[in-house]
Amino acid sequence: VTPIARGGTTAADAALRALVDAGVDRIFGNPGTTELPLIKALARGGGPEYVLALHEGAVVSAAAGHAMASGRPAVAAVHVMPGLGNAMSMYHGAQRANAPIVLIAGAQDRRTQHLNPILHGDMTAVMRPLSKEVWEAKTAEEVPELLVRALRTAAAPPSGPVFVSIPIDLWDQRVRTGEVRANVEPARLGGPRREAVERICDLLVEAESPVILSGDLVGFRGADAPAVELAELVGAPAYWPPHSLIAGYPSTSFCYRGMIFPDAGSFDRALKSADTILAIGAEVVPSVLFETEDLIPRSIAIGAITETPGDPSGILDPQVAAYGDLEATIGAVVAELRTRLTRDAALAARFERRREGLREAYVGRRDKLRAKALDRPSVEGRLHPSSAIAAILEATPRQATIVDEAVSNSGWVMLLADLPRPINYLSLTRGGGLGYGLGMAIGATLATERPVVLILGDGALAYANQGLWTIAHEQLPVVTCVINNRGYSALTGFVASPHFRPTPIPDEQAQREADSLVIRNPDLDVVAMARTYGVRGQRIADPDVLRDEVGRAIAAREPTVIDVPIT
Ligand SMILES: Cc1ncc(C[n+]2csc(CCOP(=O)(O)OP(=O)(O)O)c2C)c(N)n1
Ligand SMILES: [Mg+2]
Repeated sequence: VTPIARGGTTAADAALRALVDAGVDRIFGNPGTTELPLIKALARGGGPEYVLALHEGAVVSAAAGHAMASGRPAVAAVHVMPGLGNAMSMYHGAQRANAPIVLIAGAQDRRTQHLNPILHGDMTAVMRPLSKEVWEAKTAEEVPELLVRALRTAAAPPSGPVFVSIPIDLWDQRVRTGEVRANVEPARLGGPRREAVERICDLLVEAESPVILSGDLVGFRGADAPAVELAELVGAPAYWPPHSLIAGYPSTSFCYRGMIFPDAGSFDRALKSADTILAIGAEVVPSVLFETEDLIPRSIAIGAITETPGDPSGILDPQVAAYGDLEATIGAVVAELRTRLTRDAALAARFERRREGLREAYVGRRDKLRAKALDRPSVEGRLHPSSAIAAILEATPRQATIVDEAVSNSGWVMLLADLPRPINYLSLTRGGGLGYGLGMAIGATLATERPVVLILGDGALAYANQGLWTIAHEQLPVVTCVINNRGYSALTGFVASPHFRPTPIPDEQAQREADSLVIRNPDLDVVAMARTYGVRGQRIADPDVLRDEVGRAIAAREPTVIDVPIT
């Protein structure tokens, strides 16, 4: 705890000291009058660095990206009700991602709130349903303490965002000591119950054809090594559940089979011969469209390994579950299985057979898929999306973090990328709100030394292009690749599907539907947009040039935007 000089200090100075003691090295923010005391205190020095973004969406998604990439809680600060409104979509995304962030908003002076001043609103009421906790500081004395408590609460499993409102009149008041015990070490769970481990092992031993769903929590807890050990030992194909936020299972393991998409066809393909699912730190939430059939047939047995009984939310209802620290629990299952294998030669042979089958199907597959993608011809100067993504990934080093907001083309990223560790893949997709990519790339770049490659749609870019300014201003080596199909391709696909079009409609009506989902006339000038914000921009429509340029920009650690026209 940093001691504070006799005679006290201001709440703002004490708060910044407490944040530094708690390990917070930056605050992502966009200010207004109600945060000017905070800006003043930051300028006095010794506190966290202030990272300015020009829109609150980027502020919050940068904090979420920082938290998810570093595994530590991150802090963001926005301006009273209107700033909070702009922050909301990304805050919702952070909530659905269980991202441990603390969002501060300045509130109006408590002496005028009853007069309903400009910018005022009931912020804690608005934020409550989306937050793990919401607080408004009532006294100057509690400001530093509240912030540290907010960090601790955000980080404790199940982690999630915390909102703190701080009225402007509190910041500059003097506080007696301002000392806070700044321990934010997140609680660590204990190991599983012995019987639960036995029952999970029984399930896996009885299964003829098990499938593993390895989810975000595996990634966030860094429990990927035991997850791989388990899948490879049992010989089970391992999938990410739909809407994955981070690599829940490394694509470099021979058991990896990609993400199951949130539709019946994708579930059918993944589960067609399965009799058992083991979900590890995985959540399966329904998608946009109502499915009349169960996505997971009732004949399939389900086991779960996760942290708390509430975790396997959505449509996963396990018959058998082991709860505890993920690494410890998966490790205990692996150890018990190994013991059983030494006693049961037939079981060992069965596992080995499955393992061999998976290995055969896996070896060289990604290389082949990439080569095939690169071979797909361009049409009228526009690349096939798989060809564009394969070229980008060929130049992306294995230790890089890929931020994926490629929307209808995300499947190519997951299929073609080398993702050896959870942190190699980041998104905020479970909230479903677009505009997270640039912010997450900013946060992830500041949190780690790894190169960051952002792959995003043209629509996604246009929700949050202000983030480019922060990339330029901080000279962040983010390589931004815009997979540009001049529109909302995901929606064009949906609108023509039987869900939305159960009976045929006249051609000109279908054309009008499609026309309202494109971004044309004018087309976005992505290169000019990049230049506006101070980032080098270029348009590349040749896969070889694209690969070389991505590689060059990564090596030079130069902020770059590449507009890639795709079909
Ligand atoms: C904030 C927000 N507004 C609207 C949507 C609806 N939406 C879902 S997919 C999509 C299209 C995104 O376009 P783009 O990023 O270019 O990707 P593409 O579909 O072309 O692959 C839209 C608008 C959303 N998810 N989030
Ligand atoms: Mg698009």
